[in-house]
Amino acid sequence: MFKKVLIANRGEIALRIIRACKELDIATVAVYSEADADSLHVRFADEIVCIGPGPSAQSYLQIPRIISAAEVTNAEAIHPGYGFLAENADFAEVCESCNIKFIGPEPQMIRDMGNKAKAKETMKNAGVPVIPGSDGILKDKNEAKKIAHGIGYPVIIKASAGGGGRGMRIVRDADGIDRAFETAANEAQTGFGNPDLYMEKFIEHPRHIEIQILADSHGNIVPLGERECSIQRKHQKLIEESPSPIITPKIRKKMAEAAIKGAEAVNYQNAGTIEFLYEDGNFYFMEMNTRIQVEHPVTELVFGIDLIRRQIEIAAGLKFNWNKNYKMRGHAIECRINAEDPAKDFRPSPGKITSFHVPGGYGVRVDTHAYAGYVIPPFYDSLIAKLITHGKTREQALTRMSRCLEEFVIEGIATTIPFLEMILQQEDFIAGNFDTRYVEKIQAKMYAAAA
Ligand code: MV4
Repeated sequence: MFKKVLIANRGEIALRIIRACKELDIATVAVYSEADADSLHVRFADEIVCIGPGPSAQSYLQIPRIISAAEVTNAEAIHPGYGFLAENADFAEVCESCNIKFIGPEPQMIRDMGNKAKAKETMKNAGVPVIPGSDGILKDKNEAKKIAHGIGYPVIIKASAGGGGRGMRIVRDADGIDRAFETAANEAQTGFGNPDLYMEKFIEHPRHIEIQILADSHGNIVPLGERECSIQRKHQKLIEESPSPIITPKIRKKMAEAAIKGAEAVNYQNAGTIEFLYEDGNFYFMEMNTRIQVEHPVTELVFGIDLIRRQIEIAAGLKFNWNKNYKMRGHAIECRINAEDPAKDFRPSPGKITSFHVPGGYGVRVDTHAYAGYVIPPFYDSLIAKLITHGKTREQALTRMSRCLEEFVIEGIATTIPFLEMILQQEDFIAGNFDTRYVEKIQAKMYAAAA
């Protein structure tokens, strides 16, 4: 096992990783920006290295500074968390060439899954269901029109180097192709340095459901059920749960089998997530995330597995000696509490938290780096806490969540708590009746009521 690990991240996930390291008796190195000097990950780590000013381009995204920090502190491995450099294949490669273990999959895996058209092709060849569309990259507008004519409108044009909702254009008729193709290619070139596009049939009301997997370096892969992530706004998830209220044991088994087939085909290692679009009992591969995800705690609570600990053990070369048929126990739900004002179209609300009281009790977990007196810097994402509840049933987990949202006190800044409370009260949400367009519907309803 590693003796020392550097955490190339900040916020709640940096704390979460430090905690896992402590339980494994691993010393920790935190890197931090000048804006994060008072952050808890800095206080809880054994060693700290300042890597630059607040803006992430000058700190948490500075590969040479992070590598230097690992070298001067003799860290043997780096955990990238999520965001920042977590899916940067160049970073993983530099770690490797400096003899520092990157806690995640191989650089080439990150690169291959980052190329969305290639990832889709790979999954299709492995027998994973995919959405009908182009075979790989679109050559030009004419080819785009031909393919769209073949599969039928509406279609969606996606940037191959995009992902997570960036660089997409919905096209509803043949007249729309030229413009969509041009703007999408330009945006992809500017945003990702790669103009490649691919096309799919557009699914109007999909649910976002993803399968968590763990794969060790000895060929063992375990599926850890699904997470329902359809409650999102502008591609930012607000609420996630496991299991999904609409996934039957039969579909769960099929999805898990598809995820395993895909992971096996690429010889995947470490924690990974296969994202699917789901509609009317059918599911289709969308993207694979080669990192630990924000919403990993719902899987941890339902399966009783410490995913961060497993990531570290896998990177250290440990072999799974566990039962491959992990059983799910109960239901878990996560609410993301962001420093954003839901009454002002979720505008960021950085600043000083004047009072902070976290809920507690049976079946409650709060992952946060915030405290009373903490000043939220304006440079990073607005996640300040993840509130996760577990119950025997979905109903119990939801009741517990509502109780906890009421109990949570955060003063000095605006948060998403009131919006989350409102969603938890919606009949359709309670019934499990929602898709990826649900939040825009609720937000419109909220504004109409306020007007
Ligand atoms: C789609 C789609 C409908 N049809 N692809 C958004 C994130 C990126 N990973 C892919 N996304 C979508 N791809 C086809 N063929 C709808 C979305 C989509 C979406 C997907 C999951 C969760 C929320 C979403 C919100 C808007 C659009």
